[in-house]
Amino acid sequence: MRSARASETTPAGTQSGLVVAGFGRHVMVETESGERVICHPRGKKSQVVVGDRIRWLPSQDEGTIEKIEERSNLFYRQDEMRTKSFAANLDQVLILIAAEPEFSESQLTRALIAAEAERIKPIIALNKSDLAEPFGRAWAKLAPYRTMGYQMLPLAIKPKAATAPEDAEQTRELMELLSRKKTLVLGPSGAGKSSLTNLLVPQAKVLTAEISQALNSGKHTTTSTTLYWVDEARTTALIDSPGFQEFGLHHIDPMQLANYMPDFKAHAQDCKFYNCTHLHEPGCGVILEVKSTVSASSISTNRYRLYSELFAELSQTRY
Ligand SMILES: Nc1nc2c(ncn2[C@@H]2O[C@H](COP(=O)(O)OP(=O)(O)OP(=O)(O)O)[C@@H](O)[C@H]2O)c(=O)[nH]1
Ligand SMILES: [Mg+2]
Ligand SMILES: [Zn+2]
Repeated sequence: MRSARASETTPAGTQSGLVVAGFGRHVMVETESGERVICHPRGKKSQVVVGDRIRWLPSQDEGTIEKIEERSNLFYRQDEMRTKSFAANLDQVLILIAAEPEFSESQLTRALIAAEAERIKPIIALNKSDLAEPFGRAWAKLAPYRTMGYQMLPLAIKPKAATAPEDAEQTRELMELLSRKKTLVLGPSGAGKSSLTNLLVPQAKVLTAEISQALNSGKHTTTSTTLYWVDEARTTALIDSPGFQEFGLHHIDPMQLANYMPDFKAHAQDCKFYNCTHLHEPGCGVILEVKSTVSASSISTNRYRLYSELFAELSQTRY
């Protein structure tokens, strides 16, 4: 009985692998010895994502995916019509935004909520510090996020002018945060996600060229998610992803929203009602904090507005 079960969980002749890139129907799988093989999912619908550990069966020079190992987490967004999975088995998410193009606070908040909901640690990095004026504005706009406890890094990944001496220090600090972890780099188009990959993984350029050649796409904007090893020992990984414009949270229960927003969570415990929506209830700790005139509120008006809008949006689809 036991052996029968064992063969069922690991089909005969299969090898273990890691999904390192996905393009539509097929994926690139890295074998244990570090070779790369194109694999096809068995079923009609492809459910594998980058970061998945799989069992695959070789066939000629390609392979078939036989099994997806259990995931520790799956980072995804849920738009109105579809689910968009970014990657699985992550240690953290690096939300990369930039001084230019100006980032949307709504999209940032949504990405943070999605990470909190999956219990994946988010780090925020603001790129293009060489663009002093817009950078200063953007950095100030991020103040509430620093206050609520998120780790925040200024970066100049590929500055227009010659590299300033402190950039090496920034990169070192970033490397320390990334070391020995699998990090999904997420953010709007043009923030510098792929530039970061090229900075930390110089040979990635070659790989990118290879893949885009194979797919016949010459575009500069990233169209697929790809995992790159930063070190030869393959312990530190960066996952580059296509820029996103919208970030649906239809999988989130509106009643859980405040739990996933650290500035709200801190005050929600003072609410009179356990099922407080923080929208109109008497004795609401959140509303009290928003309206506080004694000291500067730790919940910004923008965050409260984003919360109310999200609550309405998520309630609509649910009930
Ligand atoms: N001024 C300035 N420009 C930068 C910096 N880092 C990256 N860039 C530029 O920003 C542009 C976009 O960079 P990408 O790395 O392609 O951005 P991306 O986030 O991968 O974009 P998508 O693939 O479309 O999602 C490029 O022209 C980079 O040269 C920086 O520190 N300062
Ligand atoms: Mg890119
Ligand atoms: Zn409340």
